[in-house]
Amino acid sequence: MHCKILGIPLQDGSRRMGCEMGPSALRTAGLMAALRELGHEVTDLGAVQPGAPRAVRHANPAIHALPEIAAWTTAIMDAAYAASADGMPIFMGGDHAISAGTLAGLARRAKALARPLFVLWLDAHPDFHTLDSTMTGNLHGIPLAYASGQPGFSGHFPDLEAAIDPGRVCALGIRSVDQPEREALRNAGVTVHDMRAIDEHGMAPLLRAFIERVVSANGLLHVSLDVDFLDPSIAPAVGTTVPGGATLREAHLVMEMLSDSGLVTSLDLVELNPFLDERGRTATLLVDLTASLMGRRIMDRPTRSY
Ligand code: HAR
Ligand code: MN
Ligand code: MN
Ligand code: MN
Repeated sequence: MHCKILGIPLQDGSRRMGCEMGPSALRTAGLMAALRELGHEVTDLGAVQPGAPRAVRHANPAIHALPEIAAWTTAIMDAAYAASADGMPIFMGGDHAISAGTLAGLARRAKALARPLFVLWLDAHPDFHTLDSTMTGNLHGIPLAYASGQPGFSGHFPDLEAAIDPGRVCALGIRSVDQPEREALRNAGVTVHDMRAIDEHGMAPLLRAFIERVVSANGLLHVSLDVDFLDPSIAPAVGTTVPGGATLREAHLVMEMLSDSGLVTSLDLVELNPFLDERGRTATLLVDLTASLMGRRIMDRPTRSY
């Protein structure tokens, strides 16, 4: 596989600084070496540059840094579209606002290829607020809603050339949902496997059912991994910790099953805030999870086993 690494040092999606250091921390933790060790070709495409802030406003007074995020989204969208022409782009955030752009660019790519795009959203949060519904105004809380064509973004965010079909999105690990998101997710038909579902059924059958859908549709599969998907006891380097997250083995199992499926065509690694880390352990864990996704195994397995 040809891995194409892009740094996206965006941190304006929340009011806490530090996520702009995410790409540096992932490089320092050995992301490139881990991928090369697995036999992949790795190209570091450097950093995406935001355009000049756009003169956009919105009536919701809570919204933070709309001109900046709108400009970033255009730049990220174009970079994601270009990087997804071949190989496997890995987008290193930056906070989750980067995914407004990565998803929009990948949806455009899927349209060009005439393939359906599926999205696995690994997160404590569904990030399904609109500009009208967000109460914190932190725009890392909106990317999935924007990219799946929810209303109210037009004139504030760049127009989408292609939207994600929310019916092809599976959100896994969810445990912090605001009321407007709850209704919007249901109406849009997003599959949400919250932590309760994972407790009841286990990770494997939930993920297997989604993988099988992607297989039967011959889909592309984008994985968006928010650090807060993981339990804060193993991944402290995130601004929005929520207790009761995925364990170390649950997270690796997700990556191993995805790897076995051979379906994943692109990856976001987001919300890493190295300023909050403990001796690099969260950055190192993200590198290890990426390695599992890209083929690292405890023992060889004779057959595909997702
Ligand atoms: N729903 C909350 C809000 O809109 C929290 C959003 C936090 N998002 C992330 N990424 N940390 O998932 O503010
Ligand atoms: Mn998120
Ligand atoms: Mn989150
Ligand atoms: Mn409006």
